[in-house]
Amino acid sequence: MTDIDPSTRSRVLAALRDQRIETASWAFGNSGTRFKVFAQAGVPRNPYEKIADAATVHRFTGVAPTVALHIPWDKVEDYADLAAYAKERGVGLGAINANVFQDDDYKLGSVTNPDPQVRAKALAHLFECVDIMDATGSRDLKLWFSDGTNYPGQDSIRARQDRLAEALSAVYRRLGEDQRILLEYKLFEPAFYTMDVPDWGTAFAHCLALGGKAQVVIDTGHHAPGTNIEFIVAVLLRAGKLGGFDFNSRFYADDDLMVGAADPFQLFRIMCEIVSADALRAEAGIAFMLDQCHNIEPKIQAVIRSVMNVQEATAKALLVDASALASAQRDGDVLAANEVLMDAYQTDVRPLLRDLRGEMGLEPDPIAAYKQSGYLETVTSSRVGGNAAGWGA
Ligand code: LRH
Ligand code: MN
Ligand code: MN
Repeated sequence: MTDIDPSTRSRVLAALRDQRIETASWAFGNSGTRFKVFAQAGVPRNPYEKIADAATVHRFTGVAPTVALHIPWDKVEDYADLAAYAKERGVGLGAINANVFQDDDYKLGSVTNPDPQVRAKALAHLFECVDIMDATGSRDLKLWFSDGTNYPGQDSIRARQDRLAEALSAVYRRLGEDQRILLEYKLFEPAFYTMDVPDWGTAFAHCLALGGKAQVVIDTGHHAPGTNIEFIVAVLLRAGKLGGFDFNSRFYADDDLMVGAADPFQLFRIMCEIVSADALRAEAGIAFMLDQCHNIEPKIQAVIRSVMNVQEATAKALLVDASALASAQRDGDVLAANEVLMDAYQTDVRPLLRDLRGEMGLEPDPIAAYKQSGYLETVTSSRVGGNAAGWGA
């Protein structure tokens, strides 16, 4: 595709202008692997400063107006005050991520633990997260359970599913009218024999049993190597059960690297499914969230890069010539159909995105503009002793 015709161009620009990408508070703090947390100068010391950094990402990209919180990593006295601070900075608070994986009590599981007292403690935390959503006005409660077993026979797989279903339905009943559960799955880690929610099928089955306010969230780093994620996207979209994404990149396991860095073609294929189902619009209710936790690269700049990579993949997906694709598919012309897709993928959309930013009153190159702004230098001089993203410090 060499030239983009004017009507395609205005359709694509309009869709990109309305795109919404949610950043994650934990991407701004220090993080590392189990071997080492590398500290960076100027990282936030509290949730307010994380929000200030997320607002900076939005200031330079224009498409990242909300930031997700993780509780208790982002625990504050007054969540309404935090929401008001975010608003002042030009962003809103997004999904509330529950954390039932960092307490000694959860060694054998949280909501699926064989001990009813531990299950009650985990459930109380999930209720607390819904209380926080009430205060922040958040729509989504994102649930990821590290629960599972390491050895055959350690616990009953079926009993754990029963306990999970019981906890989920208690949380579901606690949800307000406009709130929903986003249930996240992960193949392995930290449990290595069974995870209690290992795959989209398990998440889907629980969400189906719960009802319309429960949907599946796809974390792109949570699958076996080679899994066709866009197929999962298509199936969940068709069933009305896709709630959102935790975008990140992986080479091997749950690497949590910048989005679209390891496999930009996969990100494009995912966005093609979204675009072809007309699910990019906010009304479609899909939350496009970043869940990255990069270790060695500069924090804010790497989040800006991820946002730009999502934009690029989306722009390419929007450029797919849908009618040429449909007719090639109708004709059974395998190569022509594939060429339509590849044609869009191989288009250099960076000039288009620069124009978009110009129209939105932004600098065409967000990374250069961010660097020039001196934001990092300013916060570095005022923030001493930044905190870890959540773990490892
Ligand atoms: C689990 C996960 C989940 C957590 C986040 C920190 O691997 O993807 O979304 O909340 O990491
Ligand atoms: Mn995730
Ligand atoms: Mn993960």
